[in-house]
Amino acid sequence: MSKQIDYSLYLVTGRELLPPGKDYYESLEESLQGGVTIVQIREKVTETREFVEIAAKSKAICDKYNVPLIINDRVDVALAVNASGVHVGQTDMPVDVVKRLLPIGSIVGVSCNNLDHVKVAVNDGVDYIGIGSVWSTKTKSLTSPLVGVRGVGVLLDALEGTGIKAVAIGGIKSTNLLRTLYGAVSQIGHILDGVAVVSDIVASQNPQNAAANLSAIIHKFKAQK
Ligand code: TZP
Ligand code: MG
Repeated sequence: MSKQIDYSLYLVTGRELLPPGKDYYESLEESLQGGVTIVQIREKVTETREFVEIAAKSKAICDKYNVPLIINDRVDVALAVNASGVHVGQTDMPVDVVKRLLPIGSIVGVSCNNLDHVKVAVNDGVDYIGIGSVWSTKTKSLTSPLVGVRGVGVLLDALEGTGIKAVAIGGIKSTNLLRTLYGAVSQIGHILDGVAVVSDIVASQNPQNAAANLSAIIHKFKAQK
């Protein structure tokens, strides 16, 4: 049975981007109140013990809102906190190994920025792909060219008939979201299942409003499609 996950507004955390004085857990909870539908904990330099603690506390908050929690890169951390799944990049643990280690029914997502990545992801039977970076971003130093909205549409074509979901990531803000969604439509009319956002939510003084703005745009778009 396929997992019923709402990818509409996918928050990827970035504690280093919080406004001065803003508490991470408070920000997370506010963003959930604003309509975030799935959360990924992304910690690049945090020691394992602290990572587990952050993931466990974040899981408890996400559970209150019935929102799945995904862990970036770290299968061990996901297992430790009973997370819903893991997101890996192209140089992280291979998807088949991730799947073997996680409980049956876990969500596995992979980052893709070209057609070859998507073909492998399809073959690996991932649950979703993250396509990006769509726009330029200061949140991550990019190692591959921008995909652009039309590029996203091309990659969506390759998912046709697979049931694999797709979110776009990178530089997505309320100001370019509608352009992103309308631009990223495949030739055969496949649309994004959602968008993944870091700074437009996390760096906001009011993450609830930021998430609600994004959420309203996504739902309006989906309702028209
Ligand atoms: N992967 C591709 S771009 C990116 C990640 C994790 C960062 C996106 O951050 P922002 O702040 O939403 O541009
Ligand atoms: Mg990674």
